[in-house]
Amino acid sequence: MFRHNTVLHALAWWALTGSAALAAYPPTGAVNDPARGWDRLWHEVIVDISVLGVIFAAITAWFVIRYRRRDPAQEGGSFKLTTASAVGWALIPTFVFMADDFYLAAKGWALWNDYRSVPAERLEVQLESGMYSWDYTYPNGVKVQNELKVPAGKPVLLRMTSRDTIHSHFIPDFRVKEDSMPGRVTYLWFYPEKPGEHIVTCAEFCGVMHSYMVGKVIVVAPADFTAWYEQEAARLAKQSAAKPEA
Ligand SMILES: [Cu+2]
Repeated sequence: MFRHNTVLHALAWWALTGSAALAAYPPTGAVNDPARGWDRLWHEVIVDISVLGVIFAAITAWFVIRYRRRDPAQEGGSFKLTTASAVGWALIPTFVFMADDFYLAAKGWALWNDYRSVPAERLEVQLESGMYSWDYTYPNGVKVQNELKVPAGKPVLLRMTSRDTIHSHFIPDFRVKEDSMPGRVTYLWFYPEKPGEHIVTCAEFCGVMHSYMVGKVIVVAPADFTAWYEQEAARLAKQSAAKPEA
């Protein structure tokens, strides 16, 4: 009876905490940036597996010491478990693991859904990757290579494709990584909150110079971005005006 209740409690706990994980993650603030959520989830995974690991290791150690052979001539006798305790020993540890697994998976799923809904108010940049550079095009036609300048305080969406093979645009500081590939448009977005520089690197082995495929996201104050953006647009207009008609 006791074990039966324990299994039911484990099930109820798992169901409650799993759904609480979904309910406890409403979008808050103007931009619901999943980056910090990934960090919290990662720490939670580490804490959970450490606690469970220590508990299970302690129980195992206790068994090893408690049922050790005390005399070289000693023969082990089989200990007969009742059906209820045999089922309990198999199911309770399984449910402890599974409850935590489902709980963490539910949180990951909720975060992923948040990540897949891109904020409407955003800067949208096209990215074409190729061996071995990141080529970005802004909405006004300005192009940059390997150095993506963005304003602080505005989500940035990259619509990505590739002109040759599969690359993966990884910005570790913003916790985003997504493949860019020929014949397909994929996307990623991130939220640069304050000015600073962040490494971009290719996370898909794409050729002999793969490790040199690095870039930067340069986050600047909004006013500085606007000044730069307009200046580049003016330069682009001047260049195309100077070009003879094809
Ligand atoms: Cu690459």
